[in-house]
Amino acid sequence: MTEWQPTACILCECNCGIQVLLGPDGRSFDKIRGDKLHPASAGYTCNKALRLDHYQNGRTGRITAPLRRRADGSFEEISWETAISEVTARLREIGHRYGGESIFYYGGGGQGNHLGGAYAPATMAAFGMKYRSSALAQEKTGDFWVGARMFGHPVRADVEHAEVAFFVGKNPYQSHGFPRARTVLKEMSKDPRRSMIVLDPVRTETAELADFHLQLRPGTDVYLLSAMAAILVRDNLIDGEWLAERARGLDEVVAVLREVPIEKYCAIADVDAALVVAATHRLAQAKSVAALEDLGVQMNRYSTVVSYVEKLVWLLTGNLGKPGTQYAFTGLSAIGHDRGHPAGQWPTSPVAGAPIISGLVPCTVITEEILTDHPARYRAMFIESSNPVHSLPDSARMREALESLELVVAIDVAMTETTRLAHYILPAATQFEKYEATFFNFDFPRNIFHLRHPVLPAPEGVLAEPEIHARLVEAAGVLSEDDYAPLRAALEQGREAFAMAFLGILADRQQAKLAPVLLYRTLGPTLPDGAAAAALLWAAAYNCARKFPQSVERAGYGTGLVAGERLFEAILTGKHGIVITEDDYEETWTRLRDNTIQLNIPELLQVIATLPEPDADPAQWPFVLSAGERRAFTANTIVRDPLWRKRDGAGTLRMSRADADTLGLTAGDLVRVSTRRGSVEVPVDPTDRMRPGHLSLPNGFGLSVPDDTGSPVTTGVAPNELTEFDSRDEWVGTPWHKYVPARLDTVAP
Ligand SMILES: Nc1nc2c(c(=O)[nH]1)N[C@H]1C(S)=C(S)[C@@H](COP(=O)(O)OP(=O)(O)OC[C@H]3O[C@@H](n4cnc5c(=O)[nH]c(N)nc54)[C@H](O)[C@@H]3O)O[C@H]1N2
Ligand SMILES: Nc1nc2c(c(=O)[nH]1)N[C@H]1C(S)=C(S)[C@@H](COP(=O)(O)OP(=O)(O)OC[C@H]3O[C@@H](n4cnc5c(=O)[nH]c(N)nc54)[C@H](O)[C@@H]3O)O[C@H]1N2
Ligand code: SF4
Ligand SMILES: [Mo]
Repeated sequence: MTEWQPTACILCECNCGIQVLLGPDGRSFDKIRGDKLHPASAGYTCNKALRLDHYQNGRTGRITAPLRRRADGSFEEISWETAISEVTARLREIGHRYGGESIFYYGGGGQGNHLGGAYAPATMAAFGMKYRSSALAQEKTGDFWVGARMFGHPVRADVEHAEVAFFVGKNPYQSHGFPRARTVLKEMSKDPRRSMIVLDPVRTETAELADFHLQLRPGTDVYLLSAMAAILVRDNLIDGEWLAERARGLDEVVAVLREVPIEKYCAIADVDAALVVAATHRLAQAKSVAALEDLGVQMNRYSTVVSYVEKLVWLLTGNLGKPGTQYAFTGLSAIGHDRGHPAGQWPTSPVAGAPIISGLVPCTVITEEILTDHPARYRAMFIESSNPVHSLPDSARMREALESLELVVAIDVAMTETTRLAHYILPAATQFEKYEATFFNFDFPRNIFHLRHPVLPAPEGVLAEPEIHARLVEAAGVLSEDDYAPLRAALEQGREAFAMAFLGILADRQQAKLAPVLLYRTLGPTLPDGAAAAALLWAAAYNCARKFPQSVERAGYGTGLVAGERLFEAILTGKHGIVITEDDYEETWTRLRDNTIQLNIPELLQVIATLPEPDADPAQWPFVLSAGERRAFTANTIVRDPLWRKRDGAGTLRMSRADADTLGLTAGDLVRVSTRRGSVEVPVDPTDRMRPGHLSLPNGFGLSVPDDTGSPVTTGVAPNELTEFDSRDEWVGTPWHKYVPARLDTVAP
């Protein structure tokens, strides 16, 4: 217990390597430090990681036994045997009555726990579930779809090596999104040869470090980015030679951009046109541009169209597949991949007919798929490691939807806004009590994977997710010892024989879906140190070696079948994280569809060609509220303990100083914020970083957690009490949480 143990921070997608030192009780984190041996973070952490003990041991409402809800809404503890058999019986009953496709699967992991959710497809197959979604379908599906159309492969930005970083609705200083973000931003800011361009209505910490801050009017990115793309055309800044070799569709795009009224669009965005021209020229002259767009635009007006124009800006200037630009990444999972169907030809959800992108039903239509008398409506929901009542639009409507279902089953570590409405709660081990991993591995040229080993024992009464899924699948009667026996026999002859036997399984479509549990029950128990949960990574490693043979070889694992095996061994033993692939920059081109870029997405180009002026918001909503800003102490709802926060404990409403003066408000005064959907009271924080007319509330607040006496205490405002489900992207249905028309009223002290 006196040794530093490697693990990772679980609070954002970076999953920085950390080391923890346990206290004398063997349960608390006495000390936490960055792990210098982690290949991506190399010792870096931000302020949030150092207080992770609040996730593990704080006031969280931890659940340590399976719970069944009584008719009066209270919960009673039940045994695992009862829980598994009752949940199985209810799921099967609903399947018999309405078909397994009426059971909707939601979630599968937060920012750092994707290993358990990777076993869920087996449970889905066992009960015939068909439709699923996760938080990705309320932020990233527009970006995925555009990427699929243009490249046929998801791409990411190489910010660290870029001459110019281009941040569009993204505040990496607080939200990260690439390794060692604060260090990289500061280095870039200090280096006179490099520049940062930021599109954000708020003067964020990132904007403060930038050379060009285009502080636009909220929701006008489509105009400003179209103007930037048009400036590239007008001023002959397009990399024609590069595009001729690498891309198709340039003429159609240029024809539309020539007609863009640059001055007018800058005026709509309320940014000085000279500044826009200067920033665009700087970008065009750079050897390399790395662009990151995020929620500021992905949860805002024209979100999918913005994802497209943003890409045009860096593509027209030749920024793909070279150092410091964008690249098509490797990895152990399929996150970000989509088939890229033209609009209208995509698979759709059963009730709303909404497009399924990347296998995910848009989050904003889930309540429409439930609150209806449509015969194909969802009748049950299986929720894993997510808190949709808090995180999806219109919390009140989401509660109504869950309450109307015949069955809600949730796997979580804590009593949450969502699990409170479940009929059964299956308690999981925390992320420090089990083997865990993130599949958000997008690094380049060296991509990283980190299998975290448990650093604490799990309390009795909880299970890791792979075990929960295995028990459900077995209780459903679709897998048994008979299915395991041949694989186990093969395993006795060695992994090669096992690989052959497993290939046989994959040939059978139904068995293939159950593969995660088959691996867990056969290969799993043979893995050292109780690492059964890593069994699935064996197949993932083989798959990675098959899909990216040169990159896996360059990382030192050899070629052929042995490469998959060696990669898996390295994953198992590399407690600090390992390099899984090493890419060549040229490799990006081999991954693109037809090895080329498709610049013209006709349906989106048409929108740019016919863009109307923005409608003015109705007079009764004079403010635009961004509902869910990332701040120094927010982390979705992963840390429930309010004492975790060292600053901004109340979750203030940020507003411009000018507006505060007009309303006679000073810091800490309570105001009432109202939207079409709800009304809340919150203290204000007037700041000159905000534009007049713009308001901002943090994400992750408004959680109800028991205090020391057991009474529930709610801290701050839950942003989705104020948002609407049908204020959303017209293509992929992502919600417009950063653009919520709002009103402010002062509250008598
Ligand atoms: N501290 C912290 N970090 C996190 C998380 C967390 O909860 N807390 N969550 C993680 C997750 S899940 C995600 S998806 C990422 C999200 O990371 P980000 O997208 O960077 O986070 P946000 O603060 O939600 O939004 C980014 C910026 O959009 C700006 N914005 C608002 N309206 C507009 C607009 O109209 N146009 C433009 N251009 N910008 C606008 C906001 O001012 C804000 O600075 O963060 C990850 N990192
Ligand atoms: N208005 C508004 N809404 C937003 C956003 C916004 O900016 N504005 N941001 C959105 C974004 S980008 C995202 S990604 C979502 C995030 O929202 P969700 O996808 O709902 O995810 P989290 O809040 O991370 O919830 C994680 C859940 O996992 C549980 N948990 C923690 N560890 C474990 C574990 O080991 N096993 C299991 N089974 N459970 C565990 C936690 O208790 C919690 O209930 O929120 C979205 N909602
Ligand atoms: S919150 Fe993100 S950037 Fe900060 S330490 Fe954790 S994983 Fe790293
Ligand atoms: Mo997110």
